[in-house]
Amino acid sequence: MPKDVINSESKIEIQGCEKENLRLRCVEILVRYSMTHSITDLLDLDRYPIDQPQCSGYTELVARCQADLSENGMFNLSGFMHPDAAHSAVAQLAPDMATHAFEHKREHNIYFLKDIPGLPDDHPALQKCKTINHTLCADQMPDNPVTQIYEFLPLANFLSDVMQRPKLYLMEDPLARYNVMAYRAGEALNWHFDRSEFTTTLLLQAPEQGGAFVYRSDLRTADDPNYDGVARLLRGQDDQVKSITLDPGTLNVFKGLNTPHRVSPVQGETERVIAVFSYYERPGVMFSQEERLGFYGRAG
Ligand SMILES: O=C(O)CCC(=O)C(=O)O
Ligand SMILES: [Fe+2]
Repeated sequence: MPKDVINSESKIEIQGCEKENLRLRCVEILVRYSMTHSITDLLDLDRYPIDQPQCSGYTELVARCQADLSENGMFNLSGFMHPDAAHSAVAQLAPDMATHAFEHKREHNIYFLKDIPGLPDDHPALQKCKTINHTLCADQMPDNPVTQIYEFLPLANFLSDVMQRPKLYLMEDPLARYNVMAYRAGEALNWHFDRSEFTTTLLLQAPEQGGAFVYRSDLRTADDPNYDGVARLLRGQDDQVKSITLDPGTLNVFKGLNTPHRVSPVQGETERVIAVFSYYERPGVMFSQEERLGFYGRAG
């Protein structure tokens, strides 16, 4: 504890239990600080100057991402996180991932909803499929570099420029703001639409085989749910399905609200580990109790 902190306490005459609370808070801040990396240790900001909106490199990057988004419904920034930093983030999470991660295992339809108003229960667009993977929630990793990256506001601002939104906000939900998911041998995330307009992921560890990100761009629109197209996709008869595999450190942004996607089963002993970041156009967004229970097995 630095001396001047103690001195300033005594100057303003904080006493007893308040003093002890303040001392504990200082210790907590110092411990957190010692575990915090400089952001440039984590992200390649020379290659991707997302923190310099005035420079021409920033404008060019935004334009490139926008072009990729309109052409492919996604963009990728390979090496956005230094691969060695991704490796140590995974190592730091490994004990919690092994023991405290929620096993997300369920049968669900592509909407992750019980029913869709106006759609009969036996409509093929509601066909069920199986998902299994392991999830750590934001409240389980306050000191991981993943937290620092999610809370690095230039990233949210850069994404809002790419998406041409006035502002993007971090999610408020203490569980759902960002997650890290591990896919073990045989595990997969099945077809689904996301809740937010776009989804941002950061691959931390690649599996030996499998674990591809499979997607079908713009299958529906806000005005047309295209249930027959959804049924065709689920039958495996959509010839516009594409697939990519990512390298550790890649930031992937895709329009998941209308682009159904899945992760193919992982093969081999190395887990596929990925961070998922959620941003919204309005502040204070929370999951419902039902969503928390479904995705994380707990309400709080
Ligand atoms: O693991 C991935 O690459 C995709 C994750 C995803 O689709 C989701 O969390 O909604
Ligand atoms: Fe998704």
